[in-house]
Amino acid sequence: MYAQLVETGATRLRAMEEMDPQERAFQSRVDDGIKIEAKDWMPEAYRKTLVRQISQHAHSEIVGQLPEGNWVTRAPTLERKAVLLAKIQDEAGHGLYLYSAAETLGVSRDQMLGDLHSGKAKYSSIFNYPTLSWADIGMIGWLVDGSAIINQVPLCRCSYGPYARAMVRVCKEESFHQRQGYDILLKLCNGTPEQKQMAQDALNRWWWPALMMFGPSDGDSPNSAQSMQWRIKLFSNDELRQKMVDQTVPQAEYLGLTIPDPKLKWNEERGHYDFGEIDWSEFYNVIQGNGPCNRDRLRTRVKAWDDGAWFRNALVAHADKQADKQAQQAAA
Ligand code: FAQ
Repeated sequence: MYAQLVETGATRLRAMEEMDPQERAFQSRVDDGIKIEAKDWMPEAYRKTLVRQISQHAHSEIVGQLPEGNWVTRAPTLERKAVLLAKIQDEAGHGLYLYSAAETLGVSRDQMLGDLHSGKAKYSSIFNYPTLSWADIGMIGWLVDGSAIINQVPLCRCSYGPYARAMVRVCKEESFHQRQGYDILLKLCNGTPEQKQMAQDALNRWWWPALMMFGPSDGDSPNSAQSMQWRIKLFSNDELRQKMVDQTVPQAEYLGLTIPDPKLKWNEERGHYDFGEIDWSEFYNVIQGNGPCNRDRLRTRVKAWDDGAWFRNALVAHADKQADKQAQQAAA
């Protein structure tokens, strides 16, 4: 796949002999599976790519709380509400580990948040879709966390140490999230015909956006070839998407739900499911800010930030006071 990516010319990669000695030594360490740490020398483009990916990932975790937050007050039982609240809090924690990992690369949290709030930085396309029914919360856990796990388990082995280590805990928590989503759907699919229909309707709306989470097809992915050479990505977008389809189809069958793709079919020769063409115009429309909820998500996020200003100021005031006290004690 890597060779194929290079052949597509998505990015022209430099061979070892074209690199200067420092860069060659760096690439050899990456090839040998040695982790790159914050204080190690790294090519500027490697640093920038990591900042881009990790900060987008962090923003996704933070904005990703909003579609689920919409259902906290309407969860059908106290237990479901408690589980959903815990899950949403986990996502906030993931965002914080990831911002910390990005900070090790010399970018400040204020800068990253500024880019999110101004609309300059991306976050995952999936969070620009509305959560219209309780079944949508099941779909987010099953399909969105499910896709996130498929994407993120390999990242535990990526070349940048702080990112790889953050991913270990994130993946453990995402597994719990995926199970809670599937559990919601099991209940609905074994419930009344109306509940099962609610689950089917949610699957019809979430299936294709979930496949888009993995990013453009390999031939159209400008960053993949270089990111794979640097082992920031270990698998291509299409490889991970295929894995998601192969893993999810039997789970849908167990629920008794129909995946909304007439072209979905097991291919004995390939040992994989074939599936229909993704509507890439929808994907690009969403990542350019024109999805069903982009404006609402950003507005809500900016308002939450502005509303929290008094609290951040209070924390800093307390920290300043403590520092003054310690300085006075040291001087006495
Ligand atoms: N949405 O060249 P590529 C979660 C952009 S966490 C928006 O293929 P790359 C947890 C891409 O940034 C979900 N933009 O890019 C949760 C690039 O734009 P740029 C997030 C997308 O980076 C669950 C351009 O298209 N996970 O769900 C998307 O090599 C439930 C060209 O694409 C991660 O971020 C997209 N879907 O590959 C939370 C995982 N796809 O920057 C709450 C880490 C592509 O050049 C509730 N990230 N773009 O302007 C990755 O693995 C990669 O960054 C990819 C994209 C695979 C997402």
